Amino acid sequence: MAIRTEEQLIAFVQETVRLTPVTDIHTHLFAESFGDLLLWGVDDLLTYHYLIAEMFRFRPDLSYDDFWRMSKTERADLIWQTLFIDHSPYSEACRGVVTVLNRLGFDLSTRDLESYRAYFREVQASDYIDRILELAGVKTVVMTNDPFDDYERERWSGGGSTDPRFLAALRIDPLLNGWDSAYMKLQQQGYAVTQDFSGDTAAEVRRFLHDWIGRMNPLYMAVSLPNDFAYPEPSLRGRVIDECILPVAEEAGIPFALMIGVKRKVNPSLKDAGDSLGYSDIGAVERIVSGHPNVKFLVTMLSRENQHELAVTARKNRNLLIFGCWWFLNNPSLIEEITRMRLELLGGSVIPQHSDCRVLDQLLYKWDHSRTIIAKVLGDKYTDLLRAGWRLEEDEIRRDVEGLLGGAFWTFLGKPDPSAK
Ligand code: FIX
Ligand code: ZN
Repeated sequence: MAIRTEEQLIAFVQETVRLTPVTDIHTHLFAESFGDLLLWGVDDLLTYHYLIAEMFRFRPDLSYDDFWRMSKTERADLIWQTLFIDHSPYSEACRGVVTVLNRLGFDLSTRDLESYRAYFREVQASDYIDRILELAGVKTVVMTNDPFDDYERERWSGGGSTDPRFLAALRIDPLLNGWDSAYMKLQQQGYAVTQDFSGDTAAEVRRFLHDWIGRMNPLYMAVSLPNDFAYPEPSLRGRVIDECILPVAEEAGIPFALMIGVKRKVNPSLKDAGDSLGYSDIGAVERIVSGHPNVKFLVTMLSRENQHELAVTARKNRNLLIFGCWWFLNNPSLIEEITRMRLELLGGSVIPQHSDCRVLDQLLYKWDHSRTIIAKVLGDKYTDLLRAGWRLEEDEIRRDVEGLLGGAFWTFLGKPDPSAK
């Protein structure tokens, strides 16, 4: 059916974006079979590392050690008191908790954390996963799976994920960012590698990657990289990329996902909350992507200042799909700016957002908040088209939104969306 008026257009875009199920291409969530690796519930929500960093800003009197000695419940109590009772929770991470509690139907007027906790004591993980995915409109979740983590590796020996809604991504940070300890872990797993990368090391790393690809069936291999990431580089990281990851990505036909721009542990006392960001050299992305046209690359960058050049780089390289407003960019003002710019430069050949959820419940807020902005930007773009005389059909808008919320990802992978009817 054709769209006739701007009011009809805006209402239709908002409704379509709200109702179209999402493929969430990067999260830190796990299927139920991974047991306590899956975080969920109000105490995990409140102890999210984004909120830990924010709480410490208001508590100069509190020592880091005292905080880390507390139990999870005590930490959650402290964060609730500091960020929600002593101050108004309008930072994006705090507002996220409010959105989640509201969407779960809790009475926010009581501000009674104990009464919210009572609900979580009664509910079963499997029912809760169903409820959250349904409420969030998320059909597929891509996990972050670390074969260097002993605890997670055991879960894979037990079969991994049998839930078709949770798909794997092979995360290989230690190979690229910590070879001096990674090589020992590889040895423990039976691979004949050496610290100086001599002999059969490259072949053995490739064997390791192929073995894990066989075990996990990952949609892609992924790494986060520091802001001074360089390519090509006469370094161990450069060799691992050239001799191991790129050939395996090509042979296995899966993309290499690069998440660039992290400065890890600028404040180690904050643990996971102690990482920061820095501007990166887009030249490294240009060279790796254009030098390997037969490898697919998924790239996100952490610095706001890299976003425009990253989108232009994607225009030049069809083997590059850019994704998400990552971490410190996952704020409404920046999501709007970046999404607008990307749609203007790339049309629908982009993945505007991923959630990066660490706690299942966060799917509710990350997607609610992002959907609102994506709908706003898309509404503006279609309005411009309507005013320019383009006739818009509802089916075409539906098609476009499906692309942005997951279709473009599956097309890029060259795989059918497993949840498609
Ligand atoms: O490296 C990553 O995948 C990052 O997203 C995380 O490590 C980070 O701590 C995070 O949770 C960001 O949202
Ligand atoms: Zn992440």
